[in-house]
Amino acid sequence: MNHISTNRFSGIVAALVTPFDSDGNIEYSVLKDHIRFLKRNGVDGFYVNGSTAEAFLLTQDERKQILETVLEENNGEKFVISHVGHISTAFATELALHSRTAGADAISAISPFYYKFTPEEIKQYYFDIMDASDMPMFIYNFPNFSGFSLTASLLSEIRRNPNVVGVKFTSNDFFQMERMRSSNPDLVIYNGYDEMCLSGLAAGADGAVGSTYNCLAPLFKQLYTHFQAGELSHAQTLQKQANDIIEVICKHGVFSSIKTLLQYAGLDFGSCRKPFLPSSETAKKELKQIYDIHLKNLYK
Ligand code: MN9
Repeated sequence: MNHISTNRFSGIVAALVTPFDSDGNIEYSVLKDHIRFLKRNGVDGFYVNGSTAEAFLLTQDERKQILETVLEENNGEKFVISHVGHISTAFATELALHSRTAGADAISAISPFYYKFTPEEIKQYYFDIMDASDMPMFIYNFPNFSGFSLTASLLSEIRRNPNVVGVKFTSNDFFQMERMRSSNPDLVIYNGYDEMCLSGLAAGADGAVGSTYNCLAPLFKQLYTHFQAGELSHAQTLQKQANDIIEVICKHGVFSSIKTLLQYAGLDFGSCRKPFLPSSETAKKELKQIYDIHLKNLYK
């Protein structure tokens, strides 16, 4: 049977990119324009300060101010998940407490990285953040970047804390996703790789959090709607269309390419923070073609 999600956190969630000016300062006014753009173009929620936002290249204060800006412009319309993950429990907890005060609907956290922390240490990190903040938590599983893969047994231990509401699952191991789905029917599971969104939905995901929804929200909103209606071939056609674009985005650097595409749509996102490099001239040319052919007439 199809897993059709009716959870309040289901749907297409944009992992927001961060706009910078030419001096590398955050352009909060562009962020506000972008929130309005995404609201018009079909996203169901916002995932703030995630990998896509270059979170680990931002200061604590910048992460706080970004969240406050998003919440203000969102004005309670969509749900807002605040990513607070950090290599340090203390910094993550500080952001979790701020998310609570600021009024986010939930928090999320990548496991602490770099030092190859043990599962015990990682479990304690999640407990510490949840105990301090008492916020609904989405565990962020992204083995490829974090170096740590969430297992079913560790998930069952962490979720003894009732604040755990879901998992953001950025991996292409759909067997593991399906097993997680089946053993945790009450948790919200988000698919993480946009190019495999439909595969994740088929494995039982409630929705998807991703970077390319910053510029491909209308396509994925349609895909999601068709999937929920059981119209699989329509959904497949849309995933193929999206992947023709995502292939070029991945080839030239995901975050800089998304910013370049948004630039063509009139949102001046600037470049990523160093050590990320800006889009090359070749990338800009190919992305402009993509924009003109696939995206120009897509947006409201
Ligand atoms: O979590 C995103 N991961 C990163 C989700 O950005 C690191 C994805 O949306 C990917 O960017 C996207 C392209 O591979 O699927």
